[in-house]
Amino acid sequence: MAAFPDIPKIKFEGPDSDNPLAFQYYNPDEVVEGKTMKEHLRFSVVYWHTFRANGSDPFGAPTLNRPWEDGTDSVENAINRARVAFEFMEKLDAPFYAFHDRDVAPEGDTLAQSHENLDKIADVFEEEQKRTGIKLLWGTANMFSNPRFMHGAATSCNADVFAFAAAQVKKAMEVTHRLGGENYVFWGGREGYMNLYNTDMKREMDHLGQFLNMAVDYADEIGFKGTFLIEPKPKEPTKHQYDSDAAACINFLRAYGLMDRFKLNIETNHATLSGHTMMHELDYAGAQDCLGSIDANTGDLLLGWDTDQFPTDIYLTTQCMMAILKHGGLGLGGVNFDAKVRRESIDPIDLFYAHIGGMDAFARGLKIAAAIRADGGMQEFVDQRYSSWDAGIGKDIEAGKHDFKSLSEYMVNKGEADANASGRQEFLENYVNRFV
Ligand code: XLS
Ligand code: NI
Ligand code: NI
Repeated sequence: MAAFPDIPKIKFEGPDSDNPLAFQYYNPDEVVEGKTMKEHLRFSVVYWHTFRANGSDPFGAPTLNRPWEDGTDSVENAINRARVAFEFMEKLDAPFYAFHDRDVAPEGDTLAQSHENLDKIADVFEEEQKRTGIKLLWGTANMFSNPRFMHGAATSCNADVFAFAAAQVKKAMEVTHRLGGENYVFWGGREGYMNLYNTDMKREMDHLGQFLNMAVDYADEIGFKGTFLIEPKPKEPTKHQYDSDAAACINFLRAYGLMDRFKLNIETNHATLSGHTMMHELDYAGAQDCLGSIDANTGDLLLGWDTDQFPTDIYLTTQCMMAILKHGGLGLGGVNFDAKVRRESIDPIDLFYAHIGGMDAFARGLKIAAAIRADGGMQEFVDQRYSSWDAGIGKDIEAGKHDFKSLSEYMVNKGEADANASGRQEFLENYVNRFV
């Protein structure tokens, strides 16, 4: 039985449409900067929020009672849910999805039982992927919910837990590979600490480095060619996570010899929790050739945790797309909605409104960013701002022709630096407003 019988396939109807179950801006076949919107944005639905969030919070019970759930943690219920998920994604016209092992299949009494459950769901996914053409953007392992991971997974003080985590990631990688996953994600849920008094930070980070190298070795063994992604987040659930922000992750990857196999999956709400804008994190990752994928969501200005709301702010999506286009696009990554409807949005149709809004916001951001780039005014200003590096002394410094002695000689002769020009921030902010 269909779970969303009254919902039609969501189509592009254009900006004049007032149909809340249609796209006003996301037109999958529309070409922007030489690629279709579908190719640029590679939208992905997350299994954990969209099909597992039940609206419970630390203060209250579940509110989202989905009619297709039978209330049990059985494989049967999980299979039924998987069919519903594909019905939803097909109607939404989302080309990708992403999951954790434990979102999709119940954890068994033993690890072997958990593996078996996961295989049964993977059978259904394989069938549904074939039927619909929907693809797996990435898989990952949930190594933060079960109490065994209370001290971390790869960074646990308990060596057996490290071994358990390795077994779990091995299996999650196999399933991701089997389903043609284009990436594999590591988000360090509890890979950090609550208190330094009881923590050997150096040892924990070495273990994490060793763990990720084992993952790379195993990928080579099974022929998994997808990109590995680390997803930065500074805190929550731990006080400090080792994968804090883009810069910390890239430093970690360099230190442990992982730069050639890993990129980053940047999430908006995590960027803001670390005290950065999403645009900063994207630009930083892009500058180091580490921009892999994004978890598209947004936080709340007044709340200090990962509220995982759907992104609807056009300035935010414009800035995301400016940074993404600047660094050559997302490649095998995508725009993955790691976002959940509020616990008060209790109807299944709210899942459609939420995703349609996010997809339209990103489509608009893409078009605005492309228009800004086509106009060229901002780039021209930036080029002009750095023009002292294009000739004369600047050019020679960049070419490595100078040292402190020669620069001192140059400036002692000259007496004073050339005058500075205005940074024109307000002018540029107004300029962006012309396109939004
Ligand atoms: C949690 C993370 C998580 C990752 C996948 O804050 O965003 O959902 O995306 O483990
Ligand atoms: Ni995420
Ligand atoms: Ni998150």
